[in-house]
Amino acid sequence: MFEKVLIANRGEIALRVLRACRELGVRTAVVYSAADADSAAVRLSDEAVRIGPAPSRRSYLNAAAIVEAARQVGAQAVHPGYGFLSEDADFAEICAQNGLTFIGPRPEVMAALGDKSSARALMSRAGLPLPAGSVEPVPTADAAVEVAGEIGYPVIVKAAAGGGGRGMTVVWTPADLPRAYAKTRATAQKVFGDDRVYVERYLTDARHVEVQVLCDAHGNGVHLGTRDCSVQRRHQKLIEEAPAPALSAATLDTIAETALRGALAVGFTGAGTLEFLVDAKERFHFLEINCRIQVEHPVTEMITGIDLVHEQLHIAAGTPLRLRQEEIRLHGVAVECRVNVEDPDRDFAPTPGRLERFVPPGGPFTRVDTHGYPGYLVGPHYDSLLAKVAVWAPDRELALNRLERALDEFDVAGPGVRTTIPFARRVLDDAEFRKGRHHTGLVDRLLTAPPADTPDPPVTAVTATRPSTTADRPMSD
Ligand code: MV4
Repeated sequence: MFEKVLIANRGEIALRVLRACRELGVRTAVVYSAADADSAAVRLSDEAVRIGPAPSRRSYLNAAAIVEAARQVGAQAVHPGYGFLSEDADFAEICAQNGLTFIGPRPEVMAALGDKSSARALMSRAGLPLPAGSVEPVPTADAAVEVAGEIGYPVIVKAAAGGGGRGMTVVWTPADLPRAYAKTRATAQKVFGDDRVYVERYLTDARHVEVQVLCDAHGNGVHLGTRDCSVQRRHQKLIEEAPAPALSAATLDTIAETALRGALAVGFTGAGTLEFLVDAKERFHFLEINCRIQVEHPVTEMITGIDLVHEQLHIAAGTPLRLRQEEIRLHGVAVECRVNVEDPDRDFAPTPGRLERFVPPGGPFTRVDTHGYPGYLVGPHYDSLLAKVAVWAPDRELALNRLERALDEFDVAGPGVRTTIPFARRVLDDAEFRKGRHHTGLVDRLLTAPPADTPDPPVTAVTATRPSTTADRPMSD
């Protein structure tokens, strides 16, 4: 095992990684920006290195500054958390060149999987089903129209270099395709410096189901079951749960085993997540693979009893997996609610400010991952995730009740500060969600529905609500 690890992140995940290191007897150093000098991670870490001013481009995204910090403290490995440099193959390569172990997949594997077009081709070859569409990038608008004509509408145009919902356009009719194609290419060029796009059938009313895998450097791998992340707004997840609800045990097993086969086939190592869409007929389609620990990893930890960050550290240190698939048992249901410092009544605009009151929930089977504390100043520079409240219970009904109970206890207040808790409560109250029958359209339906306390207007026609087509804000996960 490593003697010292550099944590190249901030917020709740920096604390999460720090705690795992402590538990394994690994010394920690954390990097921080000028905005994070008073952070809990800086206070709890053995060492802390200031690497730059608040803007992440000059701090948490500054590979040279992070490598220099690792050299200063004598760290042997770098844990990148999620977001920032966690899936940056160039950063992983720079770490290797400087004698540092990057805690994640090998750089060349990460590069191949970070390109969605290449990841799709690799996974398709490994036998994973993809949504109907083009595997190779589509070179012209005419070619896009031809592909769409074959697979049928609606289609979605996606940036090959995109990911996590950035750079996608949904197209409902042939007349709109040439413009959408040109727009997505232009956006992809601007945002990713890479204008390759591909075209897929757009699956409406599907669920977002993902599979957690752990693969070591010796060709061994296990899966840790599924998570449902269908409750999203503009590709920001709000509520996640494990295992994915309302799917047959046979379907869940097949998806999980297929995902693991794919990960092993492409030489993936570390903790990773394969994303799928599952349609109403329980057919599943591979979307993309994430080469990092994810925000929602706690729900998997709670149903498996496996500490994913411990496992990341062991794998990176070269230890063969100590887990065998047949020993991994999924037990009960875990649900996580992200608490963002945003105003759900003002289009989820961030509401930075000082937390005058901060009392997180407690109680049985209730886990709170947060970097918040009374008096903490939530700044405007980074994403607005303040806390994750995750609960476990023997079944889904009890888990949802327990989550509602925990959210009711959470006391966060400060001048101008709002949180997403009231919106989460609406989701937890929703009849379809309660039954586990919801899909990726749930949040849009709630946001276009009349407020709960006004009577319903008379119904005159059935109106189809079209999902928003582009994500327009940066994401960390
Ligand atoms: C899709 C899709 C439907 N059809 N691709 C969003 C995040 C990224 N990982 C992939 N995403 C999607 N890709 C096809 N071919 C639906 C999503 C999607 C979604 C779309 C609209 C609103 C919410 C969504 C939540 C999860 C996934």
